[in-house]
Amino acid sequence: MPGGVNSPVRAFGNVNSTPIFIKSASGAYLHDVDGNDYVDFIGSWGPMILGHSNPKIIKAIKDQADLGTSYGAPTEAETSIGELIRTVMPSIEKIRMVNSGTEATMSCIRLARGYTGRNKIIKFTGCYHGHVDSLLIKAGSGVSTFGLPDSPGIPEELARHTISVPYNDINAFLEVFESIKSELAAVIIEPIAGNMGFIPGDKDFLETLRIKTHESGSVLIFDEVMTGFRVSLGGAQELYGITPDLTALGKVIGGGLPVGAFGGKAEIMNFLAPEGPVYQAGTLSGNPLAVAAGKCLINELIKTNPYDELEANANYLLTNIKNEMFKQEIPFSFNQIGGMFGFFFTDEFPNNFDDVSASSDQYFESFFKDCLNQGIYFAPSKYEAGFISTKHTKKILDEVINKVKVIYGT
Ligand code: KE4
Repeated sequence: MPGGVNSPVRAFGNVNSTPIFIKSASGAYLHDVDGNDYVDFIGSWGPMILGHSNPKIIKAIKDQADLGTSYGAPTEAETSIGELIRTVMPSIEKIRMVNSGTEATMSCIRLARGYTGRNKIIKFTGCYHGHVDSLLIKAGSGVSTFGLPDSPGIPEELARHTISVPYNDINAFLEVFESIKSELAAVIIEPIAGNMGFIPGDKDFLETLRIKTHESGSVLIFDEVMTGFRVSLGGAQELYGITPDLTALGKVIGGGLPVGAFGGKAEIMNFLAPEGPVYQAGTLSGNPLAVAAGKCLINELIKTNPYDELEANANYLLTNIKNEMFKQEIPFSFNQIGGMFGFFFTDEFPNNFDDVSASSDQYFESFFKDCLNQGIYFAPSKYEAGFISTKHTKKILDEVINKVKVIYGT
């Protein structure tokens, strides 16, 4: 396998290290093939909000497995997970299940283009929406120049339809918006950006996107693959009180199995085959096994609503880590919302991709490595968010804090 991994970030390239290989996981812990245990703050990049190997989710998967794993035909379970999602995210009037976050955002882009008959897309620098050709785009030389491919294999002709604008920059957005609004199909954003560490969108910035997309008849897409059911039950759209036209989901809604989804205004979703002309399909979409896991997890989250506790625990952890850094005069800032957090080795909390890039790589790399050696597994990149689960008890967090004290000799 290229790089020995099935997804690049797992190769630990950003921290110049060799990845550990995992044998099993339980609760807040990963167990590697060499018999080492780690307190896990990645949680499979978001899904493990109730911890690894949650007994109820494992039982739901086992029970379904006895009934078969895939039918390639509609099931009641798909309908009920759709209704569950709609009850907590009322903007999702209609939904389509897919198998990954990439499929969800890719389908939102095609649907928005088909619905509006336009081609142009605005995205924001530092946001990652999966490996979609139209979204693996970096900013052109000037703010309002068309995008450039962010990977070989993406035709320039396609990249030119996407413009990447600095995050949280209203003026930069308005400059681009005014120049292309008649051709604009959609604006897509991570309302709380988890792919440049952890950068919440400014409320007035997000509100401007809502107003201007409405004004121009273009589609506002919230990529809540990471934030959905993670920052709060209803995701970032609930926290901000902003209703997008389409929402992309993934991660948590699969309970650890491959699930993505997209949905929103019925008027737009009705453009999707077989009702409408925009084609989208998937052999394993709405897979019974994955839906069983996702339904179980969503039901647990509705029942327990653990977000305040998750946020308080993340704040407790990061406040104590910051205290140790302060003693060593190491610049450190953090933020957390619900069960998602980010920290940066810089005094000022960042507000966009350039700010994050300016934070210290050296401090980050040594912190990551020292923690890993102490059995603490943070994301291997300063551009990734961190995740805490309901299994990260105060006792476990205190063990982590004491190990950080050992590392910094405080
Ligand atoms: P997937 O295709 O990886 O399921 O989802 C793509 C995606 C879409 N939107 C957002 C906001 C995302 O964060 C992601 C995927 N997130 C990365 C973590 N930065 C997944 C980890 C990986 O690539 O291995």
